[in-house]
Amino acid sequence: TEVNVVGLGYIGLPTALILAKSGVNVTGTDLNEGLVNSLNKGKLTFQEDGLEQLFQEALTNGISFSTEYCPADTYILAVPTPYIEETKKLDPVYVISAVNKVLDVCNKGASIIIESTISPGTIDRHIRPVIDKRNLEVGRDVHLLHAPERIIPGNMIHELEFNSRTIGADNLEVAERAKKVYAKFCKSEIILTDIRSAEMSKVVENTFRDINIAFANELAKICRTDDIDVYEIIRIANKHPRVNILQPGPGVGGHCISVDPWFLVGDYPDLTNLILTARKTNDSMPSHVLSRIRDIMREHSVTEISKVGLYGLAYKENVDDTRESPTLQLLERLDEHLAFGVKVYDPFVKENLVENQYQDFEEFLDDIEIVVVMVGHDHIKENILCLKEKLVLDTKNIIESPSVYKL
Ligand code: SAJ
Repeated sequence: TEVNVVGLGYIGLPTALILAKSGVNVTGTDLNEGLVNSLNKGKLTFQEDGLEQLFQEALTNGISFSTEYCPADTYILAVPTPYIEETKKLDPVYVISAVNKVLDVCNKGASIIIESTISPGTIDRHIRPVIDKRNLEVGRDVHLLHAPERIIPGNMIHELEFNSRTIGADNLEVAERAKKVYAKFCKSEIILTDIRSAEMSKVVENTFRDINIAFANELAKICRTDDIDVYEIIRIANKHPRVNILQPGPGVGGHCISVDPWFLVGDYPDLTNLILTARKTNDSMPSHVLSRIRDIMREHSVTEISKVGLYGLAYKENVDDTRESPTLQLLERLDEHLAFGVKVYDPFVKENLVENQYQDFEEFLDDIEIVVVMVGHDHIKENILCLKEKLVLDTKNIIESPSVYKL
């Protein structure tokens, strides 16, 4: 094996596949036996545009999947990096255990490239000590690198090829070697830097987006107070050559944008007023949606929450990923204040994750008076006519109609 990709989730799997498609000898490793079995049987475990075709091409080129790590010169680690709710810090436990397992089998001088998002300083604080402890030397026995990914769910395969890429390493020679691997499929600029800068730039990118979404969300709340159309304001303001406001929404979900800013807040508590406020603003949006639902219920004398249906459980359009999704956040808040009963539907989410989740769109619509569009899946855009008898709260501004309620 030339490259052993460790962690076959949303990032690792597409990366392993595209490397294999590009002619690299790849083994994909994951501890989850069910996942590995399924991949070896030619079955994917999540949906993504173009992934199936890429999978077939990678299989043709001989990619293999295993629960074991294998001897290799290059390791790409894309294992989960959860954050600890209470401390807002990253939990490096999976990265540490993956590095340890790599050290058990790797060739001398192998490169261990961490792709998972890590908080700035993680490699110095948590990963170098793992290597020291085994009496190995970074820079001689193994090399450490950080190459954060930036692909966006829904457009991953395209972005794997066409996004620029950052590679952080201790020296240029090591970085150049990794660059050769990424250049097999990445057609865009590959920026070489040091590890700290690679760690920091990734978290900064996602924090930038969080802050800018928070601005749009705050505008939505301001405009609501005086019944001004926030979308009209943003449309006009964005005609200014140097203004580019993002879109308000029911909250910020996903495993990246709603998480990464906390790493900065956790490490620099005295210096992150703006970042913290933005985070809180975005986290307040599910409650804002809830108060909009209450407004509509009051106005139309709807008294039962069971007459309300939430459309969308994913964290954004056309994906099945529900991590930190605004709908889940909203349901948590509902639990506290109201009885159960709100109906939920998402055409992408085949597993029943919450109470009263429906797998059939018609059944979901049956008997409800208010539909809250939480996610702008293409599916709902194509089925807008089904909503014509309902009261609609459109938190994603996908329906143009004066009778539709907005954020
Ligand atoms: N959202 C808004 N308004 C907007 C844009 C997004 O409310 O104008 C919401 C979305 O509905 C969603 C959340 O923000 O709930 C995040 O969605 P997203 O599409 O902005 O981002 P992610 O989390 O899917 O992917 C991000 C990307 N980062 C940036 O755009 C800076 C991606 O490039 C990263 O690779 C990924 O995080 C990651 O893994 O870090």
